[in-house]
Amino acid sequence: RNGISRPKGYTVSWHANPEVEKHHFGMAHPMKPWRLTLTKEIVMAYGMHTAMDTHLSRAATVEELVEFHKEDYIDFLSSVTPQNLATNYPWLKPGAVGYSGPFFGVGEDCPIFDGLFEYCSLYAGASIDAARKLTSHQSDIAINWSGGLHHAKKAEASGFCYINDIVLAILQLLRHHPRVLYIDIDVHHGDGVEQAFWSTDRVLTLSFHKYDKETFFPGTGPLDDTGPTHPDNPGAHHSLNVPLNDGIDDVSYQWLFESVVGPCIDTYRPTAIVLQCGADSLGHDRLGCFNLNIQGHGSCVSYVKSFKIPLLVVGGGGYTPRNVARAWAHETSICIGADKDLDPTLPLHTPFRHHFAEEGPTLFPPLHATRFENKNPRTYLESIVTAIREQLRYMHG
Ligand code: ZL4
Ligand code: CA
Ligand code: ZN
Repeated sequence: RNGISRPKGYTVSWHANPEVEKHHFGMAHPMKPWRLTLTKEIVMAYGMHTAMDTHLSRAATVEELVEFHKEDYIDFLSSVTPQNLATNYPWLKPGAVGYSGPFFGVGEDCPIFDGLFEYCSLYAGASIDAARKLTSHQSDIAINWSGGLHHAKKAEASGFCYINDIVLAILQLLRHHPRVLYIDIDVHHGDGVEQAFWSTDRVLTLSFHKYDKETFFPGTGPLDDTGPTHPDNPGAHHSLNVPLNDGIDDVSYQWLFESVVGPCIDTYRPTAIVLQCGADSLGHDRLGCFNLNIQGHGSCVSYVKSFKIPLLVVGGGGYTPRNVARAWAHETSICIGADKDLDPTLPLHTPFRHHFAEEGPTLFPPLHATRFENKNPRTYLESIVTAIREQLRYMHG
């Protein structure tokens, strides 16, 4: 292929380090960093890389990581190995009792694996680099598919996330931007980002997610959690949540997304946007329960892009690797304005073609099939839009 020409009038930058893709959480663990290899294979097979500035990202430094994270947690992440875990940190042994010191969130969701710190600092470095390209006006849309790890806390790993690259990137953006809008379409609630900016009005966080307090991780993010209730606290009304039930489809999601995001942008007037594109909201995801197709998921990226506000695009969840790769490759094509021109037949050859054999060599397999019934009636979606608009009326700027 000759490649795709650069978009006219704006610059897209791609931030990645192939070392990230080589790490393993463990055989049966749902998080598979090699989904990034699959994504890149599709992007390159279409020739999309020629339309972007591609940057080999570097590892974030400890100094950069402690801008959000606690120092003893970073010390722990940088020194723990599968070999020294039991001897150096006996209280982290399964079944250890009577110790109330640091826990750091280690366990089956967040295992200690070989090269853990390299993995974390590389995906965080890519998000920080991407944010800096935006603030220096060298890029208008910066992409880091290895980032988007929205559950990580100050001193705790959570839900497959160790370092919160999104928080670190937003902190970079805040050096130059008065207001940052964070939008999260991962099927899980973006709790770590919400919590980090809970008390400021300079970041508006907005997460769409499956919500069930008892049965669905992390159990937070109901409609009425909108920021500190104390009225003189600047963070009040600056956390927005869109709690959803199983089975939402493209048409409902697109309508809801535009009905919520449009007024958020009009009211809050962000000067930069961070979009977390977790692909576990697709149909047929191993952990998810929505019925979105690649097109429905991608329409969120198109809509946000249409506002022409500096945009950081990150990945996140996504546990059926071949569909994660399809979605993120398609969304890359949207960013460079080439989505209308792509042949939906994947131009892949061996050794990668066989990964896509199940649904056939297409970018857009039907993923909306009825594994989950749509339990989001129109009346429910309308009540969400009404509630969000109500919240936005408290926002003045
Ligand atoms: C697994 O098969 O709901 C981890 C995690 C490891 C391999 C072998 C161990 C088997 C599913 C999940 C037992 C693991 C049990 N292995 C894990 C309450 C839980 C306690 C831990 O997309 N067990 C916790 C986290 C969620 C919980 C979702 C989404 C991240 C993101 C951004 C994070 N945790 C129950 C689960 C397996 C595993 C199989 C698993 N864990 C599914 N859902 C969770 O938002 C990246
Ligand atoms: Ca979400
Ligand atoms: Zn998720």
